[in-house]
Amino acid sequence: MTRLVLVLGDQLSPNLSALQKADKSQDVVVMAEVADEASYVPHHPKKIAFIFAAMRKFAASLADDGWRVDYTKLDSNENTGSITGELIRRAEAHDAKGVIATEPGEWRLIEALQEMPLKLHMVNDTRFIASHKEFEDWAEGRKELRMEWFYRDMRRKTGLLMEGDKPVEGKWNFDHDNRKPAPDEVDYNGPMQFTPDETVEEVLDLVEQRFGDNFGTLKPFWYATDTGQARRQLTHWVKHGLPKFGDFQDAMLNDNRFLYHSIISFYINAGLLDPLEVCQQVEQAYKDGHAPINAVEGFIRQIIGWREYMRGIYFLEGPDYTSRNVLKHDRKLPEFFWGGETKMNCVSKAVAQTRDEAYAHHIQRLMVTGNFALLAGIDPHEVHEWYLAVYADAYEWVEAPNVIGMSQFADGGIVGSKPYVSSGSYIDRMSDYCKSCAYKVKDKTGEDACPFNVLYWNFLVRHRERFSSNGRMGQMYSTWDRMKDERRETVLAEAEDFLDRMDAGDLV
Ligand code: FAD
Ligand code: DLZ
Ligand code: SF4
Repeated sequence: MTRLVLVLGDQLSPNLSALQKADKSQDVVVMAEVADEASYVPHHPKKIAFIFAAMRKFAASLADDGWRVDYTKLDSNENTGSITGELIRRAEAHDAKGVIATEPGEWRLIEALQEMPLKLHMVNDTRFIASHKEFEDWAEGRKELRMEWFYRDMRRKTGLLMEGDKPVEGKWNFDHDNRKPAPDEVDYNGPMQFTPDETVEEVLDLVEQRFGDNFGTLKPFWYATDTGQARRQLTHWVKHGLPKFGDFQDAMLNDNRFLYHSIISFYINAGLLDPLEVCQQVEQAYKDGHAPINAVEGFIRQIIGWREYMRGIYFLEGPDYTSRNVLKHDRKLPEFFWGGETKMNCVSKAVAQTRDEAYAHHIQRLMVTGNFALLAGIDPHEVHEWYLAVYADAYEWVEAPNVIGMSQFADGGIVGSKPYVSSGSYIDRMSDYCKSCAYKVKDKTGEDACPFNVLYWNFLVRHRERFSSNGRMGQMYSTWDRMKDERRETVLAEAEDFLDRMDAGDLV
């Protein structure tokens, strides 16, 4: 009897668990471009184009491999507009009784599948290193779920950078050697750019027509859209970018959007690259003497540590995670997050590059846009929906713990032990943004003072009760308490004035 095998837009892996459970000779693969998935947030046009183009190519590769594939294009007259609608329609056509699906990466879709009037066999997503059960066992009984301890277990499990049961070169973490300020010159020219082929061009026309008004620039479109291309990008980066990845991981530059970053998160998250294989290739570069330990360990930690840990938290915490708001922040997201003008050069540059590429690197997301949203007290759900929409690598399982947890502290400290907030001096140290900004980073108060400087204190004062007993923040409260009353009043008044002007839509 025929069963349907669902393959979602971020499940484009030939070894997907649902495909492994299915029988090529009688089951039918269902793939669908649907309005519901393309519009539950206003996704960046590059993100939609990437997913549709990669889906079409993956469907073709499955068909070449002997699978029967029912593929629905967005503009098909019969398109019902939702994944469940498409499954029901295809089930009727094939008289299929059941659906095999690999667990989706968002609660929203898991729940929709569970409520559908078809028999569902949902299987684990085995493309991750830790299963839900392993993460739950690790979390069980711990007072704090710190990534570093989880990461060490993942090193032991995978054997990556291990000598027996000891980490290579005697240390688990080489972060101390990373985080250098922006270099004067970058000797890596960024990710490989792929010329759109016929399939991609067709998708670009469709996306332009249907989603051209969404925030984000569609063209030039340069992403890889199949595994072969994604592997070429990975190999290109391992050769030319990896050696300095660690050194300049946190640096930011006006005129360089990618620095030494790998630009593979879109590809791993959609299933075009396998995370373990990526790490093994990077480990090999270390074994060959091509890349130093601080770069290689730093990179592998991001994948088998942070990436896996974030997924663990999302599924452990449950569907209400994205509505958490322990700091009770309720300000609206300012227009300049959607491309409106701002005098803050760092924010303006991070948003402009997000608009153009559907990409910003970790420190831009955390210490520029995320830091600003947290300091300004923006509603974390709005912040979450913004990140989910504008980045091509964003699916809730990875985006929400990064935004709600790490960046906005809205989960009360599950992901991070203290909020990631800083004044302008951090941005000045790690970038060249402040040099060409209308504000002066060295000014702590006054008309030209960097807004991050006053907002920083404003944030600490507003949340004193929660954070003053946090050992890692006590020193900042002592500094505040030592300031003259008059200065403290000026700082707080200027912060309030800035926020009022921002809320009123003035140019800030
Ligand atoms: P590199 O800097 O080269 O890092 C290598 C890889 O490590 C990445 O490709 C990614 O797979 C993994 N990685 C690194 N940091 C993280 C992390 N914190 N969580 C999970 N994986 C990580 N990453 C996403 O994949 N999707 C998101 O929606 C997302 N949203 C974020 C939101 C905020 C507020 C912050 C602070 C970070 C977010 N990240 C997200 C993590 C990180 O910013 C991106 O993974 C990274 O910028 C992708 O670019 P890259 O491939 O060049 O990564
Ligand atoms: C993000 C996305 C978009 C834009 N469009 C589709 C689509 O049309 N069809 C599809 O199968 N998947 C799409 N996706 C990815 C899904 O939203 C993703 O699988 C879920 O959010 C779970 O991670
Ligand atoms: Fe950003 Fe302040 Fe520096 Fe301007 S001065 S770029 S607002 S940190």
